[in-house]
Amino acid sequence: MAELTLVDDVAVLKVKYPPVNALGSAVRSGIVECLQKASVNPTVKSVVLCGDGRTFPAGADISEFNSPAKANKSPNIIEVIHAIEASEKPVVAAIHGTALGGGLELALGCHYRIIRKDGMVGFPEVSLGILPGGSGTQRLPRVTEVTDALTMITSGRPVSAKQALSKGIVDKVVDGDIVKHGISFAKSVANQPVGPRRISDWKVNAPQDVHKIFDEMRRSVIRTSRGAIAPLVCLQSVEAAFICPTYQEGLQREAELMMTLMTSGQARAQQHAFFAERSVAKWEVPSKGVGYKTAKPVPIRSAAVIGAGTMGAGITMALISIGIPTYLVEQNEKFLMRGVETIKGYVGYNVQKGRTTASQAQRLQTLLKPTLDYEDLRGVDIVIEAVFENMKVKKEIFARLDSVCKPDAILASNTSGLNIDEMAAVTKRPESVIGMHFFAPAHVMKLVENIYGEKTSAVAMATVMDLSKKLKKIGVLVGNCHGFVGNRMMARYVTEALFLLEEGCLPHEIDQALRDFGFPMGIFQATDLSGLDIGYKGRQEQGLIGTGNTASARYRNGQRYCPLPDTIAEMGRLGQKSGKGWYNYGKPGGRIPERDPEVEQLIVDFSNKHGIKRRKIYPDEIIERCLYPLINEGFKILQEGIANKMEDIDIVWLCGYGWPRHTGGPMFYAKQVGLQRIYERLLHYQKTFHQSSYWQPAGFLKKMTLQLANKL
Ligand code: 3H9
Repeated sequence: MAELTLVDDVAVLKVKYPPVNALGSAVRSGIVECLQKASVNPTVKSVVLCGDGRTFPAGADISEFNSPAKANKSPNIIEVIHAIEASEKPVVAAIHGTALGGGLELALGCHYRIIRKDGMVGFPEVSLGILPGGSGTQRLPRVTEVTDALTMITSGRPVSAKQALSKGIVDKVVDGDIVKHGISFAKSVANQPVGPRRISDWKVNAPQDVHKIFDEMRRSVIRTSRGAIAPLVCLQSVEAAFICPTYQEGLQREAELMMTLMTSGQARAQQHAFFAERSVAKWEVPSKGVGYKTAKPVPIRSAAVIGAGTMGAGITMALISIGIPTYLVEQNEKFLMRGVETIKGYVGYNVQKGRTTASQAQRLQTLLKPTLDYEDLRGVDIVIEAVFENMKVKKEIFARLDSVCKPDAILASNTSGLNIDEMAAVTKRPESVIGMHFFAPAHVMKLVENIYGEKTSAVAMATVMDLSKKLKKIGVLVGNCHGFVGNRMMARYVTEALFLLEEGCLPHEIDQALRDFGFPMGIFQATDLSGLDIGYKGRQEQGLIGTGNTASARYRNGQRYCPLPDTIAEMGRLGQKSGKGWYNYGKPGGRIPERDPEVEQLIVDFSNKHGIKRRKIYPDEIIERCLYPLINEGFKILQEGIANKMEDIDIVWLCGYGWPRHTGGPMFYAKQVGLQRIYERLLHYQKTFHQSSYWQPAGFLKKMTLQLANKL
């Protein structure tokens, strides 16, 4: 796990634990053993610490966190760092790749740090629900400004080599072979005294207004962390470096705070999210006997997107951004040009933000190929249809694409819930038809829900999963059903939120409860953002709209139904774009929601008219009633094999719907609440609201609950 070689009088200590050289127990003891050998070897004058393969250690081994015996096995990370720092021979960290978390702490234990110019350093622990507990919160404010240390540790965002140099985190940026540079640097400092280079002996950089800085940062962290505790505890741990008289006392405080976080449910949830995010790439469809291990993707060298609306423009932007020449197709010049302008706007924004250079922007323009002619699509490897949600229109497009595109081209639909098999059925190549459900804005949002149909081939599945990754997105492969995973679960959540309105809540009360749970915005704010017309059109297609303002207005097909959103949409209140929806935004395109007395009165009048006695509904009930039907639907989705594993569902919700990461996703959250509890509450609500059949607990949930009960 660690190897020592001698180059002249320099000992090169290389960590060898692919893929990211995580600091598992064997690596830690390997480092200390090698260091020991270097210290007793009279030939050795200095040491280079580096990582084999693609990176310097990228942190502690997260997979050990669930087994404290392994994670704490001596030497632990702090003992390793102190052993390095105590060395009488200068130790130089030679960083390439990503020195993250424990990896950066290790580097800060060294007497010098050099970094390759494409390297990055950072403390991402906060995203795992913990803090840099290997002395990181005590060391970083000793080498850099307090605001930089606080920002890096509470946000988890890494910094580039250049930034690391300017912040004093590294001593030198180099270009080329990092080990060679490490050796020559180590030779240059071989005879320097190590005492002054021991960071733990340094004073923290405390400006006069340090308390003010902490107070401001504390307010900002509380405002942005939405219920996650790690950011605030990270701040407290950095603060300890300023409050505690010595490094050792600060370290003691860091350990206490680390323990608090480690044992919290939030850390477990965030670590679940970390591994879940990686597990979705290992897709399998057991019913078809295919999976990532055997199915090979075909390369995508050219693409086309049908529809230049918001989704089409976003998808095109994502494709050209990774260098894929992409035809953007519309039915007339006006719509096409509108799409082109949208994309130009995205590119211009990136140039303005310094994310794209002028020459890169130029190249993006050449990759974008606007056209009105389907004939241009003859040679493309993939077409992604992104027109509005209308099956008839989509079928026409698929039939047309089938007749134009080369036989092995993949035909994908960006539908958010329509039947993939119906689209496949109008083509002579149903094996090449697949869903790629992007989320708006498509060039920004991480999730792509990839949907295989009855006849979709393994090659098509592998190709869209591979393409999702190349687009720097997280692809989750799921089966075909109405709404797929995300929107099918979402439907339950929205419906129940509407019933809460009828029974006594106002939109802002529901939204507040959901924000307090950790969602970035409540469901009514979210609906206003996406537009009330979208849901309205969908319900219209299903024949649900307009059965009059009578008692029957509250039922459709024997199920409870709330027509309030229909009324609101019919009033022209379509959300942010029209300046009014569930909230008032002041003007079309406004973004700040204000409560609207007109809507609130409408809701109260509705309840009165239908004889519903309004009552005070507390946040606990709001959360249960919004989220438990959604979770129950998740269990049904698993039961039907639409999703292959809980992690797939969690990632759809974490990456596509703003589910708070510190609760791990709906399925992980259900386990933390307790399946028994979820099951019992579903039964309770089923009795109360028997005209909403979705309260019926999923058979799979019942089975798991019984299994757990039998184990007790
Ligand atoms: C820490 O350091 C705490 C200390 O402060 C204090 C301790 C007392 N451990 O992401 P990839 C696996 S906390 C275990 O696909 P990439 C990963 O699961 C840690 N496993 O590669 C995957 O496995 P598989 C702070 C890890 O090139 C494989 O490696 N550090 C770890 O896209 C490849 O990963 C972090 O939070 C780990 N630390 O990205 C950094 N890291 O192939 C976490 C990765 O079986 N890591 N794996 O699915 C990352 O951010 C990315 O992996 C990295 C590479 C940017 C390094």
